[in-house]
Amino acid sequence: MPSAVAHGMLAGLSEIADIGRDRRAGGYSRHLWEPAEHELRAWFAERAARLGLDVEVDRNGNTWAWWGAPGPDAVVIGSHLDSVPGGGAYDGPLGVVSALEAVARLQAAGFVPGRPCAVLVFAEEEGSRFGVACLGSRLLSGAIDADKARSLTDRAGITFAEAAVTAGIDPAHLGRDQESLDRIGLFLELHVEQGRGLIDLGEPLAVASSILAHGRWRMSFTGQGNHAGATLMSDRSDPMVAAARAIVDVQEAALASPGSRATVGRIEALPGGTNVIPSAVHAWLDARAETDDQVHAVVADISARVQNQHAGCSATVVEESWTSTVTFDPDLAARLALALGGIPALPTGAGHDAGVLAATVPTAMLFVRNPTGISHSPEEFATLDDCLAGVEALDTLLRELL
Ligand code: HGY
Ligand code: MN
Ligand code: MN
Repeated sequence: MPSAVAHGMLAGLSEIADIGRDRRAGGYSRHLWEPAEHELRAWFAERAARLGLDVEVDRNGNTWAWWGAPGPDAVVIGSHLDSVPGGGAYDGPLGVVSALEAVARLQAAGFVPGRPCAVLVFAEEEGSRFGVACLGSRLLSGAIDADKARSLTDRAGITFAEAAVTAGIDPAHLGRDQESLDRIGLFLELHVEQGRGLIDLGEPLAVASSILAHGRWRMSFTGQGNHAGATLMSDRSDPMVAAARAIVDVQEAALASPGSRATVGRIEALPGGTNVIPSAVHAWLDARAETDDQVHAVVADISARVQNQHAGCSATVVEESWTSTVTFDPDLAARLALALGGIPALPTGAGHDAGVLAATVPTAMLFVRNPTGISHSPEEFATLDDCLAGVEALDTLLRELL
């Protein structure tokens, strides 16, 4: 079962296969405006230029490559190039590479679009550097307040506004970009599937029907920083113990609400020394469920459970980002599914820029089977045949839409 990365038929995936490898975590760590991500942007610009596309970066850091004159009523296809820490090769890049490949095929066949077309690469889809997922599409569509975005910080305390300057983006101009939005007639994102839906159906492709409601919260536990050797067990106010109990509560709250998912994937102890009882511990909660109300009920349950976890410690739970349940336009999804021979429709538990844009412009998604069913991990996978089926599907849809 050759992968598209190893095979090189989808040449783009093999060209970027060495960019941003994470030797410690495994997989890839490609974070916004860090060297690997800059390298990926340069690769994209060079690739797009080779196809004769005009590349421009919008005022929120998203990169557009135009085939012909920019909008209005353009068909825009794309995804993202950034990754989670230690992520796989396909989440994001598959959609970008497939979009470029579909344009290249249409050009080679002498196809002349009757409508503007662009390949779009969104910035900071994973929120791995500044904490809020889909930041580029949220800014573009006005789904996040520009002041809130400007003040987000990375792990080193650098603000999004400061980092934007280093990337040549003027932070004063961040925010809803009506001119760019007006150019989009339809946005289509191809993405590797991140669960087992297509494995279970025995199908290579699906259209997306919906995305779970989801959000991120920071749970902070404070206690008394102190000496690991000189402090008796009975004298401690150790926030690490409070955090550990809270993490078990997170699991129990989600199990008590069938269908919901809650995860603590990141913790930080301050100051973080082996021989130091921490003064504070932050633990980030990701919670998801079918409805907004269900997520909020799970988080309310967690918030109640984590209070008074450990003597002398206090806890707070603060929302950092929120995305309501997304239902993709069913008529558009049905039309695309029919054009592709009646492929199935699937819901997903993963967030996407397409989900953010769906509130503003006609939007659809295509999923490509992932035979491991694993994602946000180096084990994420797609076979060469399924990737090629995805490119052919884009080719078919672009011929119909353009
Ligand atoms: O976190 C997510 O669901 C996505 O992959 N950004
Ligand atoms: Mn992802
Ligand atoms: Mn993704």
